[in-house]
Amino acid sequence: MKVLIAEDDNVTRRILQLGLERLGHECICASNGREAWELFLKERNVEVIISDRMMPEMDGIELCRRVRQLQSDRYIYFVFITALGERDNLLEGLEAGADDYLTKPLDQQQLKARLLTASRVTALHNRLHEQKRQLEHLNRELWYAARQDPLTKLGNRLRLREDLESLLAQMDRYGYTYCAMLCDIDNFKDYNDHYGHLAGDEVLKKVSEAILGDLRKGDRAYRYGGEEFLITLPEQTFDSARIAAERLRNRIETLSIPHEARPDTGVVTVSIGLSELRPEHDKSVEAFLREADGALYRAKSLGKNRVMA
Ligand code: GH3
Ligand code: MG
Ligand code: MG
Ligand code: MG
Ligand code: MG
Repeated sequence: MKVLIAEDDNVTRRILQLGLERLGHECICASNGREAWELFLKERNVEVIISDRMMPEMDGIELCRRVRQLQSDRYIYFVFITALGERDNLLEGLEAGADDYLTKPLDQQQLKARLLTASRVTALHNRLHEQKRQLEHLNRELWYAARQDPLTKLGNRLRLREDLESLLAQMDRYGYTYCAMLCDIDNFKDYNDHYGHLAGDEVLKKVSEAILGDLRKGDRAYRYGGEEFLITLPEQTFDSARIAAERLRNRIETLSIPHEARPDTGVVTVSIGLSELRPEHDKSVEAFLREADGALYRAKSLGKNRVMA
């Protein structure tokens, strides 16, 4: 292990160093608390500190407190050196956060035993820390997986609902206006019936990619339902959203994905319903979505492959 020795008495320090090196540990030495603290900060891989209690400039108690206050991924095993019978010193050291103590006069057996405990404790701590890290990573992955549509990789409805809530909060705070597009593939059931479900899945992916490719900074796309996508457009007026929707509609049409069961266009198209959320409207998320749904319904009734507000 890498051990930092903090001891102002030259003889004790030397004995410690020789003893530790004989046990195969790596040592760095400081002759007062401040020097020890600076060494500790510089050499970020110290695992054990063996420190005297009374030292010039900074004592062992203060050194121990500082080490404990420092947020570190690794556990630093802290051992105090006390003379036999110094009961109060010992208690104060343990209270400051020390793990163990060595009594003077030092002997090799005692040193060996302390370092054995140190390696056991730090190994356990590091293992726990690593598990915690893996768990946090897994949790993050789960969080995203629960909010992502596996086919298109777009956000799902849960993600949409959460994002809309925070959009609303932002709107209240900054007075932004939001628009949403509800985009639905035309005659998609017929597509599946004609080309098969797997080919239908490929269309969903292609349309999602087209949507993603069309987003501007701050825009977000979600898979709203089977063949329906919702795109939120922050800080956009109705007119600019209409332009964006028309651009997207055109982009998907010009993908030119053959759709024989749709004779008027011959290719896959989408209909888009627009909705607007203004701070002064005092609308709910539900009303916002209902408005987009109503506009989409009108786009469908008027012959599909079009944008309606
Ligand atoms: P409209 O133009 O009125 O929107 O007609 P439509 O056929 O697109 O709409 P409808 O609601 O009748 O059918 C939607 C179809 O979308 C039916 C369903 O099989 C298909 N669908 C939904 N989710 C998926 C999916 O994940 N993969 C595939 N391949 N098809 C899906
Ligand atoms: Mg001393
Ligand atoms: Mg639909
Ligand atoms: Mg449809
Ligand atoms: Mg239908």
